[in-house]
Amino acid sequence: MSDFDTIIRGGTVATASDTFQCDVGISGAKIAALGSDLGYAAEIVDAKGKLVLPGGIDSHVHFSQPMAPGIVMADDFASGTRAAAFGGNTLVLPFALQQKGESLREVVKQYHAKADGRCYVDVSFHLIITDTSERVLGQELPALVGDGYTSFKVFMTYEGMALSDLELLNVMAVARETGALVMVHAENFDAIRFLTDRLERAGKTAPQYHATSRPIPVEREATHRAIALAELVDVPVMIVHVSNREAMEEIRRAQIRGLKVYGETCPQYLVLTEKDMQGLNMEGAKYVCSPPPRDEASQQACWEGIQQGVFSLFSSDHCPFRYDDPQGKAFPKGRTSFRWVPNGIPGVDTRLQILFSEGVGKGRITLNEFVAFTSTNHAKTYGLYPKKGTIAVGSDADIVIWDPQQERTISQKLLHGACDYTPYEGFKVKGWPVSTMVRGKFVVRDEKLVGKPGDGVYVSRGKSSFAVSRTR
Ligand code: DUC
Ligand code: ZN
Ligand code: ZN
Repeated sequence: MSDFDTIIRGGTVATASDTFQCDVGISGAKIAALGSDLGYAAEIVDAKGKLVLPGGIDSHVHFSQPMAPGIVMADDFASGTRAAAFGGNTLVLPFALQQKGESLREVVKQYHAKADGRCYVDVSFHLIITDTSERVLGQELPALVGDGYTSFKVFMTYEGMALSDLELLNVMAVARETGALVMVHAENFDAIRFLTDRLERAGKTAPQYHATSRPIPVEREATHRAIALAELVDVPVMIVHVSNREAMEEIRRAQIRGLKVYGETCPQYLVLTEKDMQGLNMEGAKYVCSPPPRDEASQQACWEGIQQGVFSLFSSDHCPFRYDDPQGKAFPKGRTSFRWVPNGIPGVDTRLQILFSEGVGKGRITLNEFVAFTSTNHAKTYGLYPKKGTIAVGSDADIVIWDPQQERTISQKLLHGACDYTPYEGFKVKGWPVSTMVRGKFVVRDEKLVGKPGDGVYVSRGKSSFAVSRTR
């Protein structure tokens, strides 16, 4: 008779706070014991020389989101969560996007239908609020927060999505009443429109001008305004995908003043720059995302944001569009400007490797900080902790076995999503996920897919615990 279903033996376990040699006993979906000499198990997994880490939680991904006519997001829930699993993730948080006039409850149902039975890793949804009518803010949204959809994103830019300051305040007021967390895309819509028109009139229409159309002040101003509005309402906010020093410092100043303002940054702001788009003509579209990657000084600032705990989350903002595809990054027929290139790049399958290699490998952060930024803080921020995001008795057995010595050159050939390129092609990393276990069952084992669609399920969430520890 076995004591456990599985024992992961001989590895080095790391959590957000500790690193220790220890075996992990798993019974059913849960971690049942930590220690040595745990006894018998139906299966013993040898993890000698490997790290045993809480599975990555990527709290910012986009799958199967409807786009402008003629444009299709590359990943659906099957391919996106498969890519996530190969990248060492055990849970992702995509967005359920409401279009103006749509019932939020209906939108949530549609996203469940897209995800149910198709996922390889667990999922939970943030909402995107574009319609601030009384029915949505007065009835649907509070009810959905009560049902476990405890975070929502608002946009300060994009046609059909940008909210006015009054609308932002009204959404924030619902978050305050319900205890939900507001995520803000902070870019000034009017400034982007103004600059885009001028660039087009000057004939500067190649994809690289996307970056010129939304420079740092566009993001800094909106970040400042979002923080001021949140202060007025007295509600916590998460400023997502922060790309540069000026926006980071707006957040830091707010934190020093005691405001509950949190920040997220992403791989593209640590290892890509605007220069990656230059001179490429249409291939520059492979790097079109918003906010755009900036320069080396901005990369340095984002590292500082991580090291000083201004940022608590490191997410991919995986938002994939195929390059060699008329439904992807190409200009649509008759349209010849960066304005029409869909904003977003893939990255759910390379996030952990980039932060491990550039962060832990280069001495910028500790292994425990790596775990915090890629897993534990996401669970705490979005109401999943301690069920998710740690290795502890009673937590879900969501685990990645990680080879810290494995050296790879990132290449599309190594990846498993439905996109046809990676913006990180040729980037060298040391450290790679070997096996990914979701609630006690391997989905990826020794870099081979052993799971099936439906192994990942929807997870309802509680309120943010906001116990996100400053890591320094
Ligand atoms: N914002 C995101 O969060 N993802 C992709 C595009 C965007 O503008
Ligand atoms: Zn955004
Ligand atoms: Zn995003």
